[in-house]
Amino acid sequence: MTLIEKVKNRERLTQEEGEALYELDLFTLGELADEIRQEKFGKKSYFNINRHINPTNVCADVCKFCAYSATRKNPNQYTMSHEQILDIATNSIEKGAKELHIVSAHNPNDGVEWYMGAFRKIREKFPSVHIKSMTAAEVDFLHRQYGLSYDEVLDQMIENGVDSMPGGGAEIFDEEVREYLCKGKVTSEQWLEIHEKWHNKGKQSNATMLFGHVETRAHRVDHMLRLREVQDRTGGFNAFIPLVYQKENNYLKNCNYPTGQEVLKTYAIARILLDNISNIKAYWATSTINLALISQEFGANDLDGTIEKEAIQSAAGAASANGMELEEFIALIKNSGFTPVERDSLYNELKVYEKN
Ligand code: V47
Repeated sequence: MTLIEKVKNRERLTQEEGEALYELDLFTLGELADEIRQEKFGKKSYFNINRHINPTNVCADVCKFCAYSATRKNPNQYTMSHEQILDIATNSIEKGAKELHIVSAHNPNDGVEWYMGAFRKIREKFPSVHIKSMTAAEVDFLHRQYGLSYDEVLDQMIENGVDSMPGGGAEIFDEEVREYLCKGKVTSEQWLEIHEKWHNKGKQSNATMLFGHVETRAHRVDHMLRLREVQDRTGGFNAFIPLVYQKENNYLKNCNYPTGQEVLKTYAIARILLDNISNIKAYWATSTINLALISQEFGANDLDGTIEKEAIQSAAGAASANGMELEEFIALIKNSGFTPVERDSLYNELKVYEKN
């Protein structure tokens, strides 16, 4: 049976077959991925109304790709107080945000209560907002810094109101590349272990992959297959999010920056390989909105959200610092031939925007 027939029969692919998908021409690959996407979602494209909050940029870890951390090229350190975090949350929720996406650097000066107290205060004031916070890298940082077990950190997150975990910190699972990119940070095995533990507590999370730097196509396929394996056991990943590497203001040079074709191929291959993760998110902040809109025909069914403010990728050159207006976002999705659907953080449909 040929590779294309296998995909059409919805058979599971191996590492070698995943790599071979990259050799197909873009449009063949796009059609294969689109068929699966349409089978699951038709022409619906999901987004949410969210607010990214990045409460500190002081970091004990050193990742070559990071332009956000204050310790190197960016000398402007900041750490928000609980009151500042709560003010931002209040302002965004009053304007309609239903999800707070809170991701920080690994600040050794703050203590566990700085994290947990912020969640608790938000939860006390806003019982129904969805708090998506604490990447596995942050969980591992609290474990290393304060001697708590992973279970203890995760249980405290639940007690204080965290609903789901974002997908950050996954980078690329291949150990050699990871060592080069972000030595000392959460290992691949630990990242997967933390998410599996979280899922086993009845909670859901996302998974990212940072690509377009020094990794190979084989590393990307390997990354996706390691996620597929955990997902077989837990079913807890909501979405897979390939993050396109942004190259400004950091220490990771001499990269194989991907072409638009390579980005679209990667979305399409994610859709085909990850037969057990429903949602493939084209995070427009790193792919650009133009490519995110096109990726809707190459397997992606989710475009993240309006964001409002974002500090991590925009520090490295992405156009996401000030988010996107809701009306514009909806119009762009409609004009690209898709039906915008506002979702909640766990992918329940809230509002379908039919054509006018
Ligand atoms: O893990 C850092 C990435 C991630 C760069 O779960 C960079 O819905 C590109 O977790 N170029 C954090 N990316 C962001 C994150 C996230 C984002 C969107 C949606 C979700 C979700 C989660 O940002 C880090 C890292 O991989 N990052 N530097 C850079 N130069």
